[in-house]
Amino acid sequence: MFSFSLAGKNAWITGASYGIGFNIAKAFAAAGIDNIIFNDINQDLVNRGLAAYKEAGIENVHGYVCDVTDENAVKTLVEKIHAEVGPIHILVNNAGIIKRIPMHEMKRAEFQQVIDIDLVGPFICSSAVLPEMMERRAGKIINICSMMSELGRETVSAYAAAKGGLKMLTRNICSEYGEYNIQCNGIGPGYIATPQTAPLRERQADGSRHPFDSFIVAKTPAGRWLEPEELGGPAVFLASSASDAVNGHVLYVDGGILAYIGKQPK
Ligand code: NAP
Ligand code: GCO
Repeated sequence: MFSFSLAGKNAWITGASYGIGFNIAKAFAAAGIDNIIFNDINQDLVNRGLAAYKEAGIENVHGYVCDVTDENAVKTLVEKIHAEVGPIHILVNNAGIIKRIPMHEMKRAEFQQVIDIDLVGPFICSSAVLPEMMERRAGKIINICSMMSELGRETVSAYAAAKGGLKMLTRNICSEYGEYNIQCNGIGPGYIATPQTAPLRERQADGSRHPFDSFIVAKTPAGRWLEPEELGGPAVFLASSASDAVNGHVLYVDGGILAYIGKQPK
């Protein structure tokens, strides 16, 4: 019998001091998770995250400084989590950045940095937790993909390449480790109101909406940006036994953007 409960489980959510990762953690807490583990790239962010979780009434939280692109640091963190918290039943590869630069102007190092954080990072973190999941013959890995796992647009070549790769990494982990009762799925958020998209929603000097803001509203059937809280339910589903037969799937939580040609101009 399936359950949406996460009682008895520990979840490591990368980059979850705020934004989507923080809201997924809140949803996990509401679903009864035993321990939330998160990392961020500096102590200030970790402290900010710990304070935010405390303010949200979530006490069973453990924050660590770790850059997901640093293989040795990730391996050390997993050992520390095992010693201080316990097993990792659920991994959410959430940490990510975007650079919005026309491709012909983007430097190789800028392209590489996005690939390293958004694609190599999930590879490193997943590789670090797979051994225990294989031994336990149970585990959940959730990769935070994107509309750009399916679509391209101007200025986000590195991000689209990374998120497209993350979709296929999701499918390959499913393929290679499904026999160990490990489910690896993706969540493909639409356009979510977080710091990452804040530049796309900034009011113009004359007080009008950012052109991209209006564009996304027209591309979303609901006619609005989505809120990070709206990713919580899908994440709980993919983290729980309710999704044990779901593997290699990217669940798009986009308000219908991928299904919609866009609102016709009046
Ligand atoms: P966000 O607000 O920018 O948060 C990203 C988090 O990841 C931040 O805490 C960030 O720390 C952390 N991070 C960045 N690089 C890291 C590294 N090397 N190691 C560890 N942590 C690192 O982004 P978000 O909007 O919540 O997005 C979270 C995930 O959802 C990302 O993978 C993003 O691509 C994806 N996504 C977002 C949207 C959207 O519309 N917002 C839609 C689809 C997918 P810093 O503060 O130091 O950068
Ligand atoms: C952008 C946005 C998007 C969102 C998200 C969409 O510049 O187009 O940042 O990439 O972050 O990935 O799913």
